[in-house]
Amino acid sequence: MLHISKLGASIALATSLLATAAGAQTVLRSSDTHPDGYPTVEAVKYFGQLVEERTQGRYKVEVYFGAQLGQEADTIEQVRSGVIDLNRVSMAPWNSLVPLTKIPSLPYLFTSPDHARKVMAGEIGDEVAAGFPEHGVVVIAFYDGGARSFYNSKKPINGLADLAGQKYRVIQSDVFVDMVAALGATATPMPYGEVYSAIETGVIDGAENNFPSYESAKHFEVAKHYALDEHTIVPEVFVMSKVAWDKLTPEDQAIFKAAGKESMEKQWELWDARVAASRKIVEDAGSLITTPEKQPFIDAMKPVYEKYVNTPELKDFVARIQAVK
Ligand code: GTR
Repeated sequence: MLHISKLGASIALATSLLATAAGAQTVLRSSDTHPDGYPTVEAVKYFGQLVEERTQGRYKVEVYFGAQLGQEADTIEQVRSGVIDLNRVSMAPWNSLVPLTKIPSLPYLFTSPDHARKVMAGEIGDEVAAGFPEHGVVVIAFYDGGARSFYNSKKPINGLADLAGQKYRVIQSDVFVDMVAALGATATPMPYGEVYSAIETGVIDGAENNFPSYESAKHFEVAKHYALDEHTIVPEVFVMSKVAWDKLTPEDQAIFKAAGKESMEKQWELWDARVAASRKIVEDAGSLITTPEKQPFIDAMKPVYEKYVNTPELKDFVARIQAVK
């Protein structure tokens, strides 16, 4: 495995040197809020490797991880206007721009990570992706965003009642704000990069995320009570600016799409391993994981569904998602 990836890297380097010698290499900048080594960062690097090999080095992808290019809301604007070429973000911050993204962001919609993968890799995913180009980007791939759960610095959450009155940071999306309100807590939308210090200083009681984010952003250091309520699985989105996309030949567009699909499969593999590894790290560090009964959480989501699934078309869309097995 190691040999193959080393060989791949050497081929990529050789092809890139050739293209550079010919003066024909386009470097594409890609943003990610997560640190180096995180599954989304590695999947985009893999995508870049495939693209570089298959275009004989005419295209090269540079991944700026760790929010070097900004927080998600800012990088979304940058990729829409073509300041950056590629971006890997969550689907939730797209909710206000691309209305259909609200549906896969709904709590307790996906029944398992596999369900979410199947839905987003199929025709439902294509329908959601179709809403992006008019906002300046093309979806290259959907990745697994993992199951998100609440964590806080104050007390264990053993049931819905324990959330009452607590203040949680959420992604900048109305779906998230309404979800937290329906659970009896207060939501504070805030960029990801500000969460650690906001918990540390007591501005908020906690946040909600999957194990890899809770671990890699070090939130477990300041919020040790993690409640495995798994309220939502929000897909990740890897997009390309239409400014850059429209410059590609149809053949190169096909290469990018195929590489995107392969990077998705790679991300799934990396994701599963990272969830287990991150969980172990936080448990070893003293995080206390509780498993509240989910049904009261699910029942509490009724008003959220009433608000967002409010037309016959959207009801049908949700039913189609639920029917995917
Ligand atoms: C992570 C996700 C990021 C970002 C972050 C957040 O799970 O991968 O794209 O959305 O959550 O909570 O802001």
